[in-house]
Amino acid sequence: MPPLPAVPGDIDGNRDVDLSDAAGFVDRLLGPFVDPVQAGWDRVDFDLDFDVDLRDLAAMQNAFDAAP
Ligand SMILES: [Ca+2]
Ligand SMILES: [Ca+2]
Repeated sequence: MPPLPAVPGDIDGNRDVDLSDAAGFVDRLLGPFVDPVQAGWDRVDFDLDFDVDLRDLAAMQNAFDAAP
């Protein structure tokens, strides 16, 4: 069975987007900078421009709202 696709915004990998992921997003919100040692930043770089900024925050809000 192939692995399930990643859930956008799911930083901790438990297949949901909840308060734990939101807290992780805030930790990774560095504007135009990325800390490459901070795991999971790429899971919240929604627009794939190699940063975690306010544009990604808008997408994170949508992912959070869409979560069951
Ligand atoms: Ca999660
Ligand atoms: Ca980004």
